[in-house]
Amino acid sequence: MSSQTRRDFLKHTTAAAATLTAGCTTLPPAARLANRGPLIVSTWGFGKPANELALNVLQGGGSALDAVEQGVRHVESSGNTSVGLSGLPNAAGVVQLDACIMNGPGHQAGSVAGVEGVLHPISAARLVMEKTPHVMLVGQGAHWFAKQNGLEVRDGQADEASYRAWLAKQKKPAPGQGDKPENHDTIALLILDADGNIAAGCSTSGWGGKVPGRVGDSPIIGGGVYVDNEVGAAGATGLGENVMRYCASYQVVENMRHGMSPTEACAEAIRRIARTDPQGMDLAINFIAINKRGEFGAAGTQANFPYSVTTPDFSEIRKGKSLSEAKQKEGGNE
Ligand code: SD4
Repeated sequence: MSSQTRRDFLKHTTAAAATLTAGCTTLPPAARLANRGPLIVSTWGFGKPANELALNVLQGGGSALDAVEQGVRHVESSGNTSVGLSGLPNAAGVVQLDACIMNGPGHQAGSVAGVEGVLHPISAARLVMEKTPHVMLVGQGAHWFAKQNGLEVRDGQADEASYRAWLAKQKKPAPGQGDKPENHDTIALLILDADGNIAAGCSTSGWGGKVPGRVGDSPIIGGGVYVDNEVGAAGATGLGENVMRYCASYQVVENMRHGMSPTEACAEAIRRIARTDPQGMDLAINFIAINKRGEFGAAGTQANFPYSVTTPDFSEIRKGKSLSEAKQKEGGNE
């Protein structure tokens, strides 16, 4: 933990301790959180500006869901090479996007998968959640639905030339043959608001060069993201096939329910998968997590997995606990 990190942590814990010693030991978690402000945690360094935008949304009176949507939208339209329409094409040269959103209160969820031409799949996912009796829409239906609901869409995304250009830069091109992704990232963003409610979302273009129609973990509730408003939330990034086979974000939240810290909950989910999986630790998966008490953490099979943490007091990029050979020190707050 860096000295900056320790200072921030101490600031938080000192404020919390002051509240407790002021005779408020029976305050419920939500009231304690209100004194500390919201907590926003997301995957990768590119999550930091998304977190900061989400914090602005919250401070401007927006809901946690608004903040998740706006934060993720920021990445979707930032020219990111693995999120949004600027992301990685599939083996047919088409960008097919996955996204989901969850709201703690009411345990609501919405998702879109394999959708083409939609600028903001996270908004489409939210619309699925709020305007339909369904949870998930895929492909053409998801595109049609987004268009019907006024979202910005582009038709005719097939772009063989840009895919060939991307492919030429890869070390081991084997489109659609089960190759490991050379480049794939996802924005997963988790929010605990000042009232103690939790919301989360994620968005990705998935595995570059994937077989057309392939859907990853990101739009799968319990895979790419999971929220339990009584416990916390988790999000995943990495090789979706190694997440979705294990409902891994759900596992992380269940680990926290059974008393683990967010960092340990992420690490234990990875260890559990590695114990079962023929690939062992060669899984290329990373998780972030927050709990209801405002604690956060991350772990990954990748050394130095970067994740972003933002509160009203600080905003910074930290390193998740590494479960790979090269051990690194974790950067959670528990
Ligand atoms: C997927 N999990 O589609 C996503 C991609 C990702 O870091 O997160 N890569 O498999």
